[in-house]
Amino acid sequence: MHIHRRKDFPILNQLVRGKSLVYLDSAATTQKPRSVIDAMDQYYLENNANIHRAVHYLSERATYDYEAVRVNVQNFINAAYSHEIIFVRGVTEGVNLIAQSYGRTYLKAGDEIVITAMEHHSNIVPWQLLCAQTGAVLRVIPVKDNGELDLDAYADLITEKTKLISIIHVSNVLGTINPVKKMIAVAHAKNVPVILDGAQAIPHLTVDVQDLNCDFYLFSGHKAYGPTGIGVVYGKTCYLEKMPPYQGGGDMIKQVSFAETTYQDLPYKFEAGTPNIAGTVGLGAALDYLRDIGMQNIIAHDQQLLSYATEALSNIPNLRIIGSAAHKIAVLSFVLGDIHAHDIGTILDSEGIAVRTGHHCAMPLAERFGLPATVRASFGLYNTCAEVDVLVEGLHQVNKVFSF
Ligand code: C6P
Repeated sequence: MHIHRRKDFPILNQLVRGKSLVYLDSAATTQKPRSVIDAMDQYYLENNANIHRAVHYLSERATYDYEAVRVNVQNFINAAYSHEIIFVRGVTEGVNLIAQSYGRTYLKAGDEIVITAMEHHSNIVPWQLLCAQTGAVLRVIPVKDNGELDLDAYADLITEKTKLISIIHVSNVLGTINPVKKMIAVAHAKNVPVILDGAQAIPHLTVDVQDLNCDFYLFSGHKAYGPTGIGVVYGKTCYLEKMPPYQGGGDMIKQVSFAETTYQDLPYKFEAGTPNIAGTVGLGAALDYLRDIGMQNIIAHDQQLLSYATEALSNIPNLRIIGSAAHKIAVLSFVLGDIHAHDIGTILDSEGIAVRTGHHCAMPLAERFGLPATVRASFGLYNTCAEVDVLVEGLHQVNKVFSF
């Protein structure tokens, strides 16, 4: 299954260091289709005004557009209500919101929070901050050598002390698609709520929050062909209703006096201050774009790239892929002999190939595999098998430079 939508991404049509750009860093951020760029341009050219605050025409239009995206997101992830969709800057802000609002209110010393050994720092550090504030303790589900979670260890980790579980849906380093639906059922059997970090899942999978039955789901627009600075917290009404505001300010209040302030209903209670209106409009256009192509087509394309690239990279001398889970997205991290990842990245860059090198904001995972750094090629809906061939050629070049 090939998706012929490369022409929708103007940025890809350029030379980098005299070579055609091969962009293999979509897990860091995806490129944006023209429809997303146009939607944001149009917002600023025709509709720009503050929202929820005025009776004038432009404000009504901007408010309408902003709130329409809330319903768009609701439909995209199949949430039960649009008030369960809260706009934030991205996954990082989303985890901090839940940790500081829910966590700080309901967790106490000795309570346990369970995460996995493959988390991005944004699903580690906010919990460490919360632990320091409350005396709660972090517990970690181990990762097996093949890059899958140890589910037996997971079941054993959940005790009467466990108050929250926060899991990466899809790993940004290993590409592993975690069996989250099963894991949620195990957690719910013990009455523990589950948060999913969907940063890498939303652009690669069909996500249905009611089917998963997760209690919270987080994603960032910029990894799903939308702009930076806009993301989503989905939360079940029963949790969001009993959570206090995360930030205070304009628009999130009903009534303010120096004696007492009352807060807006959901979702506005969690959206203090003027939000990223243009970014929200861009996110809506990105979801429309994904819908238009069809997630099933995107998944088929992704799986084809994954198997083609896995096979091609496996044939390169000295190359070792990190992560061979049965269910993966098209994200491939690897090492090449003992050549430093940054050297590989630099040589590939001289060929116009963009990859990420380093720990990919998951230092404990890098340590788990005993690797200070890996090279990561991550694919988007615009990539082709021909680009995999260019990567392979570039890696042969690296081997030659280091004369293996
Ligand atoms: N990973 C990567 O190159 P923000 O920065 O808030 O939009 O997303 C953070 C985040 C959370 N969870 C996962 C699984 C992620 O992959 C990321 C971002 C990028 O892998 C940039 S560090």
